[in-house]
Amino acid sequence: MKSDNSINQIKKFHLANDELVIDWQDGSQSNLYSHWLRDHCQMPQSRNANNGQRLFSVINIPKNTSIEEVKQDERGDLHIRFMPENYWSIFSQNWLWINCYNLNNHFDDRSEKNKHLWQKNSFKDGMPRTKYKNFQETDEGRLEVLRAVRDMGFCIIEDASIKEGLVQSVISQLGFTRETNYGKLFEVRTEVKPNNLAYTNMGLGSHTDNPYRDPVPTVQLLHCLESSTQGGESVLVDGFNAAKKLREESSENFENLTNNWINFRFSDDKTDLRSRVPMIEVNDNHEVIKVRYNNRSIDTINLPSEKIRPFYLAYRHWGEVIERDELKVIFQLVPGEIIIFDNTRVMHARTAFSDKGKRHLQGAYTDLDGLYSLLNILENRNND
Ligand code: NM2
Ligand code: OGA
Ligand code: ZN
Repeated sequence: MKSDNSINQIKKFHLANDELVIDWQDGSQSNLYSHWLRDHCQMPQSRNANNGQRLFSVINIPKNTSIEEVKQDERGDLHIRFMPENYWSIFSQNWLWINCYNLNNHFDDRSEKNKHLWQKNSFKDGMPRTKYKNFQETDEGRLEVLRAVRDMGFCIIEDASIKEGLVQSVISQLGFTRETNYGKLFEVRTEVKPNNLAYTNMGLGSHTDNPYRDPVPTVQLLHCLESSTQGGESVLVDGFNAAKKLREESSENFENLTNNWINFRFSDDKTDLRSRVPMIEVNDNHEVIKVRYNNRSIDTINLPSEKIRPFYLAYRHWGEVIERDELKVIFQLVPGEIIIFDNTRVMHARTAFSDKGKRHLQGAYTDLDGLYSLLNILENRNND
């Protein structure tokens, strides 16, 4: 499997049954199925010239599509004639190299395999931090934050003001606010009749926010405005690393939680949100792409009788792993700091705090799609 997009040259090529076989200068070989090639035609008949979007559907490709002949031009590009359409399509050498499906890894920016997993002792040289001024004023600063969120799942933006609403202005630099029943922005502080335990001075165990919402908000921001109480420390756990530990210790328990979906629920006077989702979600290659956990919001667990006992073994094991001290990064968020984290990966918690003094955070949600999109744009701009 090749790991980069370096340029390569076609050494020779031939047809074998329903495949075009390309031997590359570096010794690697592409085997490309005729239907795949026809479907990926890059010509203006097949792709809109303004936006590159495909103009046809797979059902427009004749069932008996085959490759009749292939020629190479002086630039090295391949001209392929498809039958029964008698249609010539040109594929550039570089396109074939970069897109060949048997030589390239599939794209998955959410998978555990593309992340740097961490635990308590991973941050001896400090946690990912960026100065607010850098973030605000430079592409490098924004890139630093976005890369940290992509790779580590979080970043602290430090030395910001304690201006109310700052989380909204940070979000507007990165993507779009994900408004919920808690508002565009929510106040995390002790309330008299709270609709959520987050709005008390109680400690909160490791959790992801809003698992009862489908789709879940994928990014959360918390901005500290005031913190003069005893306690109220912030805790982060890499949920992908926790899932890895679970799998290493018991692949049975791991699979149990990917296969048995459970109900989450949140309700108050105006809202009744429900979901049925797995606590650990994997992709088609069995790699973890999402975790969900919030003991406060798990609804009645309803599984077939024979699955209840093994489920409880797995659930207890998972609940125990995510509370392990060696996985927890504990720190005090100070006024003027904003933490931004991937709510599909990083679990957060807080320790209880005293009712003397004041603790006030403002929070908001946004989504990973907007952040990754900006990251792709900024990275491509830097490569140009
Ligand atoms: N708040 C802080 O997901 C949760 O229920 C955790 C969320 C209320 C928006 C708290
Ligand atoms: C929350 C939450 C953590 C804190 O608001 O979702 O978990 O530090 N808060 O108060
Ligand atoms: Zn929370």
